[in-house]
Amino acid sequence: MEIIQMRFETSAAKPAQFIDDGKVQIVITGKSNVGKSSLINAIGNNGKLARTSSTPGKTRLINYFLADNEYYIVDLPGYGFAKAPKSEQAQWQALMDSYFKSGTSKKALMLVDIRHKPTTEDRMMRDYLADYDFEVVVVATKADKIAKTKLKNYVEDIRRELELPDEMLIIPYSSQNSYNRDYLVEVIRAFATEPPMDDIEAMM
Ligand SMILES: Nc1nc2c(ncn2[C@@H]2O[C@H](COP(=O)(O)OP(=O)(O)OP(=O)(O)O)[C@@H](O)[C@H]2O)c(=O)[nH]1
Ligand SMILES: [Mg+2]
Repeated sequence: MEIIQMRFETSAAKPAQFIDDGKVQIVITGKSNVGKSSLINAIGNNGKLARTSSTPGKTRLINYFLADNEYYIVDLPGYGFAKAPKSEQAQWQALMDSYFKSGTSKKALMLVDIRHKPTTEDRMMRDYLADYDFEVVVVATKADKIAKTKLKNYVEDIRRELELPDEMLIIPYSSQNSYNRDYLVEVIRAFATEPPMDDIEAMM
């Protein structure tokens, strides 16, 4: 089993606390309860890294985990958590806006529940990531809830409904039964260490 060495680094509640040390940051986005924190625990093989809960809205800060000692995996509060007080929702939204605008991250894992039709918020997040020039890999979570023979159809439904390009990677994945776990770890490592496009251009 492939494990990413992960260490909780810090939480940020306001932009002054954002980490900006030049290391790559892979941000994990997705609606509340989609399985962001569970994914972090699964790839780190440590159930206590990120707090998870069956109640949506568990993660309320931006949490940074140092991965393999060289890049960060960043856990965000989920969007679309309607039960939270409006004032709190606005606060999280503002915090996330600042994070995306800070330019400290250009790579995202966008999580969607494999069983659910993408929501308006999922579309907004997709547009948002595109507007800020993020490189995106989509992870379709809770794949354990679907028969293996049907995974491909569900993945293509997500591609169609979110209007994602053919070349965008969509990985059916489960933190519960570890489906595609090792593959996801490989993808994350490659994603983290890939030189940014600017550098490639500079070399030519
Ligand atoms: N069946 C199944 N359940 C999962 C999987 N991943 C997460 N869950 C469950 O989904 C619920 C939410 O998981 P979290 O990891 O806390 O979700 P989150 O996206 O971090 O949620 P917020 O912090 O509220 O945004 C928990 O009850 C998890 O046990 C999975 O792969 N399969
Ligand atoms: Mg969470």
